[in-house]
Amino acid sequence: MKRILFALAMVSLFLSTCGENIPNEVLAKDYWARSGMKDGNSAAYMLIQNGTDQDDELVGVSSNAAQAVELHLSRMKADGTMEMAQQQSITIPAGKAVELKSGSYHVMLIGLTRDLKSGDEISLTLKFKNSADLTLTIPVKDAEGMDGGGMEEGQMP
Ligand SMILES: [Cu+2]
Repeated sequence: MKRILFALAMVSLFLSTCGENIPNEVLAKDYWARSGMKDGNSAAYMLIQNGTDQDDELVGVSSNAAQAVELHLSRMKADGTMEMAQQQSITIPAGKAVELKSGSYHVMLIGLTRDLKSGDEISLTLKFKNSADLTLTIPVKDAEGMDGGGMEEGQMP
């Protein structure tokens, strides 16, 4: 009897560890930040996955790479031009992933404290409503189609 129970325990352990694709936590991956010049702006992008069974919210981001760090959403205005709107939070629904990417949600880095060149790294801490803070070491890359990668004033990340 003991042997059968042990076998059942091993089977359930096997099923619980191998049966799910998304870990039961909120995590970030595929993250990177645009290169940029000191005092200029930049943006960071990533995929945030919520493997838990309750909705969560990204409520803030901090970094010493910029004087201010904001959550933004780029969107089309009625006249067809793009604008960025600051967001108080970004909802990450249970069991889903939200992509922070150019032309959509992004982490806005305002007033870079130093030059960010391709190959550099910056530290970013994500704060969530329900989950523990995530501190990421984010690689800097040149954005495609942009020589040098720095963002001009008013340019939409
Ligand atoms: Cu922005």
